[in-house]
Amino acid sequence: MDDKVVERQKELEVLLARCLQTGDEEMSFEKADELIELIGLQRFYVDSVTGVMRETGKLWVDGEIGIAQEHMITNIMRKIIQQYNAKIEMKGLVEGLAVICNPEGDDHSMSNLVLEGLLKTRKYRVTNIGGAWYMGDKRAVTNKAIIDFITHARPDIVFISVTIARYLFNAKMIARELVKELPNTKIYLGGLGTRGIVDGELQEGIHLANKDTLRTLNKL
Ligand code: B12
Repeated sequence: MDDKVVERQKELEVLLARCLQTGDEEMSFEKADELIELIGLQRFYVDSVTGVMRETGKLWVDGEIGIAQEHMITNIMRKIIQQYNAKIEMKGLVEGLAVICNPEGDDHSMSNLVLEGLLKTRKYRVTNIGGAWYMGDKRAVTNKAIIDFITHARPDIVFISVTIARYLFNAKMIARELVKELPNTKIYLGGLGTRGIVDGELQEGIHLANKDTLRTLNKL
């Protein structure tokens, strides 16, 4: 990418972050539109959304913003992604079915929305069952519900997104069961919670997503 584009991208990302921090939804949408026009939807998802949210996380850890403000930012960003995902047209033949999920316990679901859009642009029909799964007394029941749902759906691809490393064991358990039940399905494990995993550590049949998300998506 040309230096001027990179410079403008950085400027717009700073402006988008400011609009989000002040809760200005209209301006946030406007800055997102400008960024997408400049770098395209995919780069906006993997660079801008991820980068702005990483900065948001840092501000929260440093005590510069509170949890309510962090929620406000997250909610506006989710709206932006959902609005763009709804506009992705799926004309012609579909490539297959993809299911996206989080393991029990993990409430981070913005990555699912981003992945949903990236898969839709590649003509996959997507079922997103990610979100905050119940973690009360019925521990492990939700993992079973996820496994049962996916087994019945018989998708071509499964994306398991894990952000908090302590829920990695749930993610691995889901993947392990799915490998047994669905030998022809490609199963991927990815997200911030997988950063400590090294190639070859996962059981055969379970793919570790590349740190560069588009690399994984382009090789499906
Ligand atoms: C928003 C947010 C929340 C929200 C989530 C709301 C929601 N509905 O999603 C709330 C407030 C609920 C939350 C809660 C917590 N959070 Co939080 N959160 C974040 C924040 C700010 C943004 C995450 C995000 O949406 N990023 C945007 C997405 C698009 O980026 P991404 O997840 O990296 O996904 C990209 C890739 O990883 C990839 N990808 C992801 N999954 C997969 C899967 C596959 C198969 C593939 C191919 C690719 C892929 O695709 C994306 C595009 O490239 C991050 C900061 C950060 N660094 O990201 C902290 C962060 C993740 N949270 C953190 C923590 C500690 C927590 C809490 C434990 C805090 C607490 N004490 O309660 C809780 C845990 C709750 C739980 N049980 O899950 C830490 C995690 C640290 C760690 N290493 O474990 C972070 C990093 C903040 C920090 N700096 O400390 N959080």
